[in-house]
Amino acid sequence: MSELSLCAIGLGSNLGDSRSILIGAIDRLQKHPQIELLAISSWYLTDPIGPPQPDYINGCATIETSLAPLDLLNILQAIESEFGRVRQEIWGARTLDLDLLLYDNLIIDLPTLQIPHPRMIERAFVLVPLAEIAPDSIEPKSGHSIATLCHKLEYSGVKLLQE
Ligand code: ROI
Repeated sequence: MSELSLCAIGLGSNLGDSRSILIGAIDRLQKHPQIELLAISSWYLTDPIGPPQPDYINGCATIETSLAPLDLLNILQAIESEFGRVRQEIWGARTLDLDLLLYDNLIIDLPTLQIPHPRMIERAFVLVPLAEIAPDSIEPKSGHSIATLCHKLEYSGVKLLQE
């Protein structure tokens, strides 16, 4: 039996039918044979960080997987492409963004993959949904829990998405 790792994934979209795209992405994760979905946060309507662009819908998921970090990254990027993500502007609008936030308590610094996600601790649109499903997880660079990091942030731009 292979070892399982516990990971957190951030999801975001601000182009197209964002809610359906995000639900579709969760469905793709759920159907992968080496991924077990543990929890999905609520969806949040969030003010865009970066240049002027439409509001985002953001959420987070926790998974258990036997995939190695780079293999999981490849799968996330394949799902992004499937939903029409074209990597253009770094800070521009996108149909689907899937960020690998945490992978066990690993710190990985590769050109193609940094874990924990380098900007997660300053982003309320990541920490508010993640604190809902994994408040006691530790961000390994700071050594602080997600709940603690979240409380330090100004999160007025992150609101529960109404049905
Ligand atoms: N802003 C919000 N609110 N949500 C995102 O997912 C998001 N993603 C991005 C940038 C452009 C930084 N801004 C964002 O990549």
